[in-house]
Amino acid sequence: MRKWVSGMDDKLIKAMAELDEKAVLKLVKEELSQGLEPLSILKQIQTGIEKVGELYEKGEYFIADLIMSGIIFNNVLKIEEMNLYTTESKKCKIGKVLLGTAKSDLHDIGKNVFGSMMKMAGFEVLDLGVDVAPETFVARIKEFRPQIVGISGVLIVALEGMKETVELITAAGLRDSVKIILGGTIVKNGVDFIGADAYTVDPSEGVKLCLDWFEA
Ligand code: B12
Repeated sequence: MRKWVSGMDDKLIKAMAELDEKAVLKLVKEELSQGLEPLSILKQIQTGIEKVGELYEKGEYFIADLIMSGIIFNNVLKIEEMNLYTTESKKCKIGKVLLGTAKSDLHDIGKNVFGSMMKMAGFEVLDLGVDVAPETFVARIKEFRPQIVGISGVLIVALEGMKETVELITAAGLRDSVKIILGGTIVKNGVDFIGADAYTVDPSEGVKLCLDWFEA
């Protein structure tokens, strides 16, 4: 836990950025009891995690701090009301989404944020985890029959995994049955060459795109 992250007024964002797990969990519970939407709580947590990333890049935080930010985020999602909201909020699911981090990439904080937001929007999400091989994506598409496949990645090497996955989905004759959306910081400079239907680093925009596909 760090106590020197300055310049932030929002208590929850600050507590997350300082990796003060006890304060984060207490503030989330307080905000829930005050009737705040879980989605807006999630957005504050996300801003705090982004601050952790910036501090790591400046050399003020270390790998252990990054891992801690992931642990705190996962513990926030375990709070009953947050969990209920992400799993039970919409009884009638809009559609199915298969989600995973691309091959060779172990980063999952951003994927988990996007997955939670998709669940909150009413999608049924099957999360395959990290370092997901293209063959695994294809096998699970055949079983789960999602309408959308989301691939996350932050490492440069993830681009190759994303490209191979889209190619294998196409080779398996499944490309017309799914929309493919890419996300994670690595897509911010454009990844048109991969052949997905969309890409974005903004999870809210990602959710909106997916909802639009169902309304079209
Ligand atoms: C946290 C972190 C880690 C943690 C990951 C913990 C975890 N459980 O995920 C740990 C410590 C394990 C880690 C390990 C490594 N990391 Co690291 N890590 C980061 C860090 C600081 C933050 C990433 C993060 O979680 N950001 C916060 C989330 C919320 O943002 P996000 O991922 O972009 O996700 C958002 C959006 O992109 C979007 N989104 C995400 N996924 C999806 C999917 C879809 C479909 C959609 C629509 C949207 C969407 O929504 C999210 C919410 O806003 C970044 C630096 C940075 N500032 O980004 C480096 C960084 C990504 N890591 C880096 C490196 C080099 C490594 C290591 C190789 C370090 C090492 N020497 O071992 C290993 C790689 C291990 C591996 N094979 O994957 C480099 C990558 C360089 C590159 N481009 O290739 C970075 C950029 C740091 C740097 N500047 O050097 N890392």
